Amino acid sequence: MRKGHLGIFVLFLYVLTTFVYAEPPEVRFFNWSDYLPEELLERFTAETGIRVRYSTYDSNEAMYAKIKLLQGKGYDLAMPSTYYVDKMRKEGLLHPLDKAKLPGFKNLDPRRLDQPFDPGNVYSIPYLWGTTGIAVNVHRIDPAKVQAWADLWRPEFRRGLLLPNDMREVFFVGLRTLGYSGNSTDPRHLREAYEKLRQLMPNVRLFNSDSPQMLYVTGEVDAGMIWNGNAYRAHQEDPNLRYVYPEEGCLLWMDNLVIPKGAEHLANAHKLIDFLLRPEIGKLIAEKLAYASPNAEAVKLIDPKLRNDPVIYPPDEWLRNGEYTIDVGAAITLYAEYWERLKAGE
Ligand code: N2P
Repeated sequence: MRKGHLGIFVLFLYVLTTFVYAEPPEVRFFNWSDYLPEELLERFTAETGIRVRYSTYDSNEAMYAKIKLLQGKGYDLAMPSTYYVDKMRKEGLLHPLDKAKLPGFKNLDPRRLDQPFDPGNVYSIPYLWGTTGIAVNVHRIDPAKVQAWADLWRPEFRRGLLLPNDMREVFFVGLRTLGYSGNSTDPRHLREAYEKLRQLMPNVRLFNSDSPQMLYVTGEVDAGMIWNGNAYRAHQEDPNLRYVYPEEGCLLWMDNLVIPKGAEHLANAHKLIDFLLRPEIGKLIAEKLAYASPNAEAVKLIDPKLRNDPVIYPPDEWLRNGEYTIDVGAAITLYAEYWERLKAGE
């Protein structure tokens, strides 16, 4: 090949790889509902030209079912809680992260990293963490009567409680009220928890995980299980709503950004994760949603009123008997069976 032709050929290859193999400028993000101020996505698009195709779910199970069905394709980013990160990585549904593309990783608080559900954070980046406790409207209910999960069974709550549409969280309460671990895999414990929760059902007005604080604010429910950030937001609108760390121990959770195995926009997914890791973006997220940020640099910027609020950043002694939800392996099938029966009123 003559020299000039070679040059043209190289140029041709360059054009081909740039325009044919570059990722289309989009990223598909599957997230919990009410879990990201959407104006931040617009800001990301304005900065990078990458369009975010955003869709939401209200439970880990719904997210998992969809990603499993699509065998890890269809989405470039998702947000499982700890125990689903564990399950999904073990099932080969996640793509390892390229830390070289995530300079913002260094902003994360080491205390939230390298957890047993994903040692070394090979697959996941913590986004927000928090607790699940009890919400109570002290205008209608004497707060002295609501100090423990066991109090939710009181007859005065008949048809007055709100529970999250969250299988593991509801079973956590059944199990812990009986004195068992909220992660038990023992079929006898699960059977007992199911029987116990059946007795709670007459007190349950509804299950909702989309925007639970609204139902407290509108007075539709008087008490129930709630995520601390939602309790904080409800309290802003109605000071009668209080958050209680239950005597038996709260549930501890953390939600994490992951890239599903078959993601087609890997570079864009990393760009979006890194955008969310910026301190000023982390601050906006944490302030808007009122959950705790695992981003140490973001926490420094958070309004001190929120940062010093024990509902959101609880002192260690309140967390002492708290428990993180972990993967229960094959026992999940039994949980799911009892959960369906509970919700069907069986
Ligand atoms: C979504 C809140 C999810 C927090 N609105 C619980 N993991």
